Amino acid sequence: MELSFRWYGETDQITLQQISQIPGMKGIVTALFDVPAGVLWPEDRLADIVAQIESHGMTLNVVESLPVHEDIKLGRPNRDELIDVYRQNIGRLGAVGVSVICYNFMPLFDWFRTDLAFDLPDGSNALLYDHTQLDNSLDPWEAELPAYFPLDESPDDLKEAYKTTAEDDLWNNLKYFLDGVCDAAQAAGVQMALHPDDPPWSIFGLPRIIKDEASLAKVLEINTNPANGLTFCTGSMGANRTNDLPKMIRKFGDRIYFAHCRNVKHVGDKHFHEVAHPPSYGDVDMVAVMAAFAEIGFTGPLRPDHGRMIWGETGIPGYGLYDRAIGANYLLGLWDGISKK
Ligand code: DNO
Repeated sequence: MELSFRWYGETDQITLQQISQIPGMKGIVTALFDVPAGVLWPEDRLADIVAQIESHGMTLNVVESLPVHEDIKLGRPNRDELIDVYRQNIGRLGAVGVSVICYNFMPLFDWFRTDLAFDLPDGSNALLYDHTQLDNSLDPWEAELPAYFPLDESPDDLKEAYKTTAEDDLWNNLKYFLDGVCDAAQAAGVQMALHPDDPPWSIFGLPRIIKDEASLAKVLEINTNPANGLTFCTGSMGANRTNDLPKMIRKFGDRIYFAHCRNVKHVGDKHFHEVAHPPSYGDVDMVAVMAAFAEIGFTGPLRPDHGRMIWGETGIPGYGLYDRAIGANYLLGLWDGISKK
């Protein structure tokens, strides 16, 4: 595996130099977060980011995300033009050496939590989701949650538009998108890695389809191009207690192109919070997860995900430096221990 770390670009308070000091760190995962979906990514900005990352001895191995425009998810008539822009962006990313594009197909929202700083007993805080609090919770567009790209239509209008989009429609629109982009990805030497829905169930009445083993299998069935693959996120999949993570990793094996490793602790039904990476803190058996990745001979990028805020750190929710750095080295330690056996 290629140990990697998410960086929010030049506006991130965490620097490339700090990331490069984490032992074993090889890859940077980033995006042009200010460019809305459906717009071409400037080649000079990409070249500049690559040069910055390489000057710190790492590589830009993953773009997360290249966002999919809502009109593609909704199957609106202008989707072909937007798919064409997406294809061109894939080509541009392949040309600067990006090997994996992580994207999602969640209507309107990306990952969502009802509390961004839930206090844990040891004085740290973490992200929490409680389905019963959904209606009282923050507006992710106002809160400017990380991973959210600017929209070119109001969230309310989009919510309205999704009212007539059933899960089956979303599946058809995902297939249309994959059929439209996978040959471009194959030609560019880029792997498409679909991120599961987080949390893996419907929120605010919007359809969500990428939630379990059956849906991951279906993603691979609806388009058989080898460029069509998965991001395996232990936290998103682990939020659904019925998902058997090591089994899924073995099943999807060489179609997993990117791994997100984080731990969640279940508090109740559709109610969980995030915790430190080792299994004793939550419900994801990270030892079994890493053993499964070693068993499938995983060579792709793998990153820690959503850290707690510890030692008084403040910053982008889920994306501080300290706890993710600790998580990265816990994962590397497991990997070295398991793969050397
Ligand atoms: C959460 C992330 C997601 C992911 C996108 C991929 O922390 O894993 O926001 O970046 O869903 O498109």
